[in-house]
Amino acid sequence: MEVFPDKLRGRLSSSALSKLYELRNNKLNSFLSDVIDLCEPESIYLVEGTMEDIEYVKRRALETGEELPLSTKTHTIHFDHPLDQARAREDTFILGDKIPFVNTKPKEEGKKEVLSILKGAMKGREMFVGFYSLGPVSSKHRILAIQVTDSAYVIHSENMLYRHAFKEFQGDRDFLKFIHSVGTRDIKKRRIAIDLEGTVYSVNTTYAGNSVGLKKLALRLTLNKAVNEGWLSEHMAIIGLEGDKGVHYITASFPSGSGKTNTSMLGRLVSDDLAFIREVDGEARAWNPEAGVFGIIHGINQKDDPIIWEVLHSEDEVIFSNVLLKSDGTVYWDGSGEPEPEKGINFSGEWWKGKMDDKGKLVPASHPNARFTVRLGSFRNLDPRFDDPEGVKIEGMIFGVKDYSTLIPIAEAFNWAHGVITMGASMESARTSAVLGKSDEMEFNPMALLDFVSVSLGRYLENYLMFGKKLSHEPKIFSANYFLKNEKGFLNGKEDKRVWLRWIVERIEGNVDGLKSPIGIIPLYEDLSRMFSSVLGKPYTRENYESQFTIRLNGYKQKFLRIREIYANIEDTPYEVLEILDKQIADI
Ligand code: SPV
Ligand code: MN
Repeated sequence: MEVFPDKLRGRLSSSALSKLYELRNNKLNSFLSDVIDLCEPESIYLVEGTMEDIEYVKRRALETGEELPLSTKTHTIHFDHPLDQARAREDTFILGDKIPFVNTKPKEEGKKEVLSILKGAMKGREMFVGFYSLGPVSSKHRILAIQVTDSAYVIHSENMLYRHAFKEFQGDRDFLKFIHSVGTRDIKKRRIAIDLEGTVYSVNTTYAGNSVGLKKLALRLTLNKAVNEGWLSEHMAIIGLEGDKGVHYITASFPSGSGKTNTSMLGRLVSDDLAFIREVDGEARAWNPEAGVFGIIHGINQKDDPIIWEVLHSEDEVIFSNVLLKSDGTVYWDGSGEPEPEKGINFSGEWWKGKMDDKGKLVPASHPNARFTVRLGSFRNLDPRFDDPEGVKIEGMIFGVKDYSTLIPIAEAFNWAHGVITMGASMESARTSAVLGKSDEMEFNPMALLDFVSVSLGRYLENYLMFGKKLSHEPKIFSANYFLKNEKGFLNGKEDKRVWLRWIVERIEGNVDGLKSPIGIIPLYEDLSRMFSSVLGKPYTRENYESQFTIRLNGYKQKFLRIREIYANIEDTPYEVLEILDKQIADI
């Protein structure tokens, strides 16, 4: 095949052409050639990751108006369409046969449809091509990926959130492919089509969860790859916790908006959202595929989130999205603890206090799913090993939910299979504003992954159980719930999670015993009392302990019955899953 199709020549600068030429990657050249035929961009900009590229992309994001400058010079603000403020479940589908709990579309039909929307979508526009690595560039487990987009905001976000890896594309290397176009911003034609063979198409959306390919779109591809290859690609933070005997790394899986980013700020930060986990020499080792944070900003305040607050007020680069732009060129978001301005610009356009939408509902100053985009390097708690090509050894895994009525704040599973099935696979959590639709309804959300799972849950869990069998050092598994309530309100303060993390570290180090309950091992009052005092300097009463750690047997039983019913109806659920659930139900 010719190394250089003519259509590349006409659209790329000569220096970009010669760099492509040096890569001698025919797969890359033919991919670019196909994308040009499809989207018909006017010009192409290759983002290798040089300072010049980074500056160019930032400038273009301002010139195109996708981002607006703020008076704090290194920060910008971006708005998504009012109806495009979160992940669009209905418009996101895997191309292929039906899978329970997964949105699918027959491959031919779905592909034809999205290709017809993308046809000529970049006419008259500049197309950016970014080259990245999911995971440390020098790790033998890293996965290469290319983002093609006509949005400077999208490529700017990719530049902040992922590791550049242009040179790694040398030779006929394989890579994941993400094709995005802003399109006409017609929400009715918003489509996110995922071809598990390695390509994702996204059009008529800009919300990063739908458009920034390497984030949640890549997760569908890597999860499928992981299940096929016997490792785990998960929706989890990775955190280093300091114990008396050293640093212990844990993962934490929480549905969006349930405390995951906040938890990752309480230790050494390796990842706040995603983890690749592999078995190496009998250990579970984890890597962060990302290099930045796209976090929820609602409720971030100086007292509860000092580290994030500091990053958002530093001179490091920040993209704010869907917050309120004030007349002095700074931003405001709800829950920041600052006074709400009278007016400004937000996702709905001009905004004033008391503004109503078409349905007569008050328009909040900032969207509940408003976000910030920053680099990991901006966090003072960044773990020095975050980029370690060997990954970090995982000794604990938290599966956390937002459950107002039943789950106790913290419990430890009896073993890997018990934890994976009764804690991870049995997660039910209140729906978040990170997804379009009604918040706060309880939803089945195994491993906080239901939105991203791209294979059947049966195969997914079978892989998890097999993975555990390969480990000679199984991580301890914990369930967590920061949101337990009674009629008077929440039973825990926001800071109490520091105590739960302390208990986890002491369990890992073998310092403390626990109490065996029907649902797992729970902390002893005496230990928590000591930890509340040493970690938070506050007393912990028996009454508090009892209100928080009484096992709501009926609630647990009903929950496991619901979960069993779900898995019993999935054809390929491994028999072991039902066995473990049956035993759990019988034990309650
Ligand atoms: C989440 O909602 O889980 C996120 C943001 O991390 S998004 O990219 O929208 O998925
Ligand atoms: Mn997430």
